[in-house]
Amino acid sequence: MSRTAFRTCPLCEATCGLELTVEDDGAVTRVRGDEQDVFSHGYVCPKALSLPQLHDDPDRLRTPLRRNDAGELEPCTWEQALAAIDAGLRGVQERGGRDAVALYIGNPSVHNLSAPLYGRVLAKALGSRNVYSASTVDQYPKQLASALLFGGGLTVAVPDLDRTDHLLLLGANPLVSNGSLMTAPDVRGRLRAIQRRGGRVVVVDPRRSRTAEVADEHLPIRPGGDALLLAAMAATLFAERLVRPGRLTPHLSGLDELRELLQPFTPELVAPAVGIDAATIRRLARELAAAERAVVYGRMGTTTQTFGTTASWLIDVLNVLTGNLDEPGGAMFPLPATGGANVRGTPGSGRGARVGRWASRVRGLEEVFGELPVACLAEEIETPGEGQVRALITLAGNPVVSTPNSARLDAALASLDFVVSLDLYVTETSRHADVILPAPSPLERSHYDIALYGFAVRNVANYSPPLLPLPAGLQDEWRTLLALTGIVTGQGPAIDVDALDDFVALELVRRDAADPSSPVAGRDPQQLLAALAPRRGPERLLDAMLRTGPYGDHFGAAPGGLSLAALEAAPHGIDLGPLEPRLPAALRTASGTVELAPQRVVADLPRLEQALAEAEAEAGGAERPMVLVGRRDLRSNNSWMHNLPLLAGGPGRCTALLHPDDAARLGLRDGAPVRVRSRVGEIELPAQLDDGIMPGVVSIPHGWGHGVDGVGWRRAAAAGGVNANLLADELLVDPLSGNAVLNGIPVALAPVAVEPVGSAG
Ligand SMILES: Nc1nc2c(c(=O)[nH]1)N[C@H]1C(S)=C(S)[C@@H](COP(=O)(O)OP(=O)(O)OC[C@H]3O[C@@H](n4cnc5c(=O)[nH]c(N)nc54)[C@H](O)[C@@H]3O)O[C@H]1N2
Ligand SMILES: Nc1nc2c(c(=O)[nH]1)N[C@H]1C(S)=C(S)[C@@H](COP(=O)(O)OP(=O)(O)OC[C@H]3O[C@@H](n4cnc5c(=O)[nH]c(N)nc54)[C@H](O)[C@@H]3O)O[C@H]1N2
Ligand code: SF4
Ligand SMILES: [Mo]
Repeated sequence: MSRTAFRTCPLCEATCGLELTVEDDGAVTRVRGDEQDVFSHGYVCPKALSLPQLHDDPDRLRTPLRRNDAGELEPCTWEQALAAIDAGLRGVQERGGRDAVALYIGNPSVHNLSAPLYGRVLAKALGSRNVYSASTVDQYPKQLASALLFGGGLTVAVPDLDRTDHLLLLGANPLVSNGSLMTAPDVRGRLRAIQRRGGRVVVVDPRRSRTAEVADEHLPIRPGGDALLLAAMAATLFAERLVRPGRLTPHLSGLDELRELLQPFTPELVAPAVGIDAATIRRLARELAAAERAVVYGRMGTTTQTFGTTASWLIDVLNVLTGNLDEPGGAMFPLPATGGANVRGTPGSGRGARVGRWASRVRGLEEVFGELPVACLAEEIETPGEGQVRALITLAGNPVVSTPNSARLDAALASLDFVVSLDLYVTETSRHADVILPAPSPLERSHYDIALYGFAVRNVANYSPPLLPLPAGLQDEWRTLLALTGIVTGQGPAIDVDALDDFVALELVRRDAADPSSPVAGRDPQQLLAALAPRRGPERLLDAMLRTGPYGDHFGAAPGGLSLAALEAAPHGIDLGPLEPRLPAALRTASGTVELAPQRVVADLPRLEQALAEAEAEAGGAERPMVLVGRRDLRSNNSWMHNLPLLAGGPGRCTALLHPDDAARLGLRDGAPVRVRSRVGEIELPAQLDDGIMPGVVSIPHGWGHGVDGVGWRRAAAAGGVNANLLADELLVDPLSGNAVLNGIPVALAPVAVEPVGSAG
């Protein structure tokens, strides 16, 4: 007999519903899209189909590993593993203080219920300034810009895809990535629908991506040119009296200052730097203003560049100026079922952005939202002195492949006194660990997208119980995170995890009860806790968040409202409706307005003018270096799914895409090896000629190059490819957010001399 089960795919931000067929012996024999899913309606991509292979992967860890006296990783019991961690971390804390232990949190922790809830508990307990994450090689500039404009780093406006008539998309390829900071299953279908209702999709990207191919217009841009393009578009709106913020007008500040600040950025002046002519820039601005419902959206290409925060800020500035912020069909703020910081507190104002409370020890990069930029992790490990990092905990991350100047970080990790990794595999990163703690497979854990529903293009909620029981040897990741919490707070390796969990849950409801803006304000925390019984772990916390959230049953005070039980009874999810306007109530700026001219960004505008001057000088003759950008492909997931036959196979995808004119100039041939060199490193890989990429630009995907000593993913190691982050320069960051520059890295290309046949001596 077989059974059918439904669950949300945890592999990317799209949150698709899956229908799985499970045999009596636990084998998952079929995966397909859940036609009845309230959000994805049956859509899936090839990654979801690989879930059974991920589950069955013989290389996936099923017991803890610890390093033995011979220096090899060997299986051990949880007791042994935790005892080794206790000894290792405590030693480092005693010698070097709290900051000596660093934490790196990777991307899959966002696609997980335990990690965000209990990772936060661990981070807080650790009490270290050295907290890092994949967010600073990703979306931090967008979050910072959002915090400066609206007062909260999670108050991110997302494109209302299903109602817009005009989508201007910069530096994103959602047909392949399936969307980011825009949770929307089946982006292709949603873009087609825009076109079917007579709307337009315009893509700005140095490369003719899959998304650019289906768009109505593709405009190649010089990497890093987005802030200048957007500034000139905004300046055009002012110059042509097209600024119409509409309903938001009384809630804006800094509009006049903005007009002054943007004046220097005329379309004529920015055109050479941007690579788009002045007439087109004006047209883009006019089209945006003319469309009934329009939205500007930017992703990786706009955030992981030197003007990441400025470009992200200008995207929402354009949405405001054209009257499209917080309006249907424009850029809107989701209202997730678990609530969030912009739901609680005084509606309409708050503390504003929290940044710069401390700085990194070596380079002085500022803290943003409690984290330091991962681009400075290696130097914090290498540089002696007070506060030097001597131990590292990695949670669902592979920074050795995913962050800039990989070779330097790789060497730095090897020099640490102690490393603990929570991971599914022995990776390029976890191979440095003294202890690796395994996590359950995605089919062995429950799931709810706490983070991603905050970026969804519709308000939805969907909970998935575990599909398969935990096998002996594995434990839930929240238990592991609480055990580590006990260790880093000096309570030893044998802490009572359930007691600590009771404490965490009580703290949550206590805070709720003490919060005047909470629907359970003033109620008895013990009673609230009792009402959550017998749930524990992430289910208990999730239930509390749902019940006190904007759609919640308020612990009985709002009968019929949402709770975890309601979600359990709805395996295809619950649709909570289209996005609704949320301003000014969702604002948490100190002024209680949308702060259009935030000081942090304004103070950096001279740097943008400087870039203009440099581009002018270059146009005057100096030869421009080639610049490196990244790309993703459908059958990949950052660095970690190349061990699965369904995703690893096929022709080599790790190639250097470049324009035939550049190839001719540089003496490079299609398929022949090319050497790519940056300030920090050098790699060799096959060239792939493509007239869809802008001359002067070379595109290389990240996440490859697993063939290094000691990794446990054998198929990945044999899959070929090279690590693009051997080229990414850790000194190149967006200075406002500290986020790494992964798009727009100066490189030099040369053919690899092939030894003539017979010349070998
Ligand atoms: N050059 C370049 N570099 C980039 C990018 C780029 O575009 N170009 N993109 C950047 C972006 S956007 C991101 S998000 C980062 C990603 O950076 P990271 O998050 O550091 O790297 P991942 O490749 O996602 O590795 C995730 C790790 O988590 C493990 N894992 C998976 N699921 C679980 C789980 O449930 N529990 C635990 N404990 N572990 C799990 C996997 O085995 C893997 O080792 O890479 C960044 N790096
Ligand atoms: N299949 C697959 N899906 C994924 C992932 C994956 O690895 N594989 N990773 C997931 C993660 S962690 C994330 S964060 C998202 C990212 O999602 P996206 O941002 O949609 O994906 P990217 O492919 O990085 O798209 C960036 C685009 O920016 C372009 N670009 C480069 N430089 C510039 C520039 O200066 N200006 C402009 N305008 N464009 C530029 C690139 O050519 C590329 O097409 O994808 C997620 N989904
Ligand atoms: S698009 Fe993302 S969420 Fe949907 S099936 Fe593919 S990997 Fe899973
Ligand atoms: Mo990402």
